[in-house]
Amino acid sequence: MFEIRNKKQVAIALIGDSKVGKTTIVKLLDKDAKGRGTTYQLEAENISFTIWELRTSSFEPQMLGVFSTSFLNKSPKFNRYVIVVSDSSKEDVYKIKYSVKFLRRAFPNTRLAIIANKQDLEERFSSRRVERVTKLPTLELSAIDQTQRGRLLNFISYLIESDTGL
Ligand SMILES: Nc1nc2c(ncn2[C@@H]2O[C@H](COP(=O)(O)OP(=O)(O)OP(=O)(O)O)[C@@H](O)[C@H]2O)c(=O)[nH]1
Ligand SMILES: [Mg+2]
Repeated sequence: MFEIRNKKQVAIALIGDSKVGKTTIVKLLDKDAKGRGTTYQLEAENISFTIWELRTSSFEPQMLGVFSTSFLNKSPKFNRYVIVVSDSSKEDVYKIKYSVKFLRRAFPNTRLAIIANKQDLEERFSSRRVERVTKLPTLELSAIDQTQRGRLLNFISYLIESDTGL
């Protein structure tokens, strides 16, 4: 009982264009994760996750605003993260680069990171390239590959444990 009540609660918003792999990432964490609308509740590594999925093709501030108000109200202040999911194509990575300022405005005091997904496909930007372009911590991933679950969890742990002074 005691342990359950003290379980770490983490909220993650997965934001990205259609079909970049947001749902696949949730399923990589927990293949049985059941969604309620576009939020998922799951347990992994003794952490209780609420994961929100937001599809946006242009990161338009108006749409981000509606979503972020809800996300910021319903997530624990010091344990929330916005992870932008990319298909790691040049077009998508540059679109994200130009959206970072809107994301920062819509999600004040929230840590931002990127998952550079679909690394198994041709001509994908590596995490180093994505980091150089966006200046955000980036994980290279192929979310359809079940063996990469540990890498995903390590990245999330790294985000949780790195103190950014926010
Ligand atoms: N090759 C490859 N395909 C992937 C990868 N991740 C996801 N996919 C595929 O991409 C397609 C879209 O994945 P979803 O997880 O549904 O993408 P989504 O971002 O949730 O899409 P929407 O909810 O429609 O916005 C599916 O066919 C996945 O199997 C990956 O790393 N590599
Ligand atoms: Mg989806």
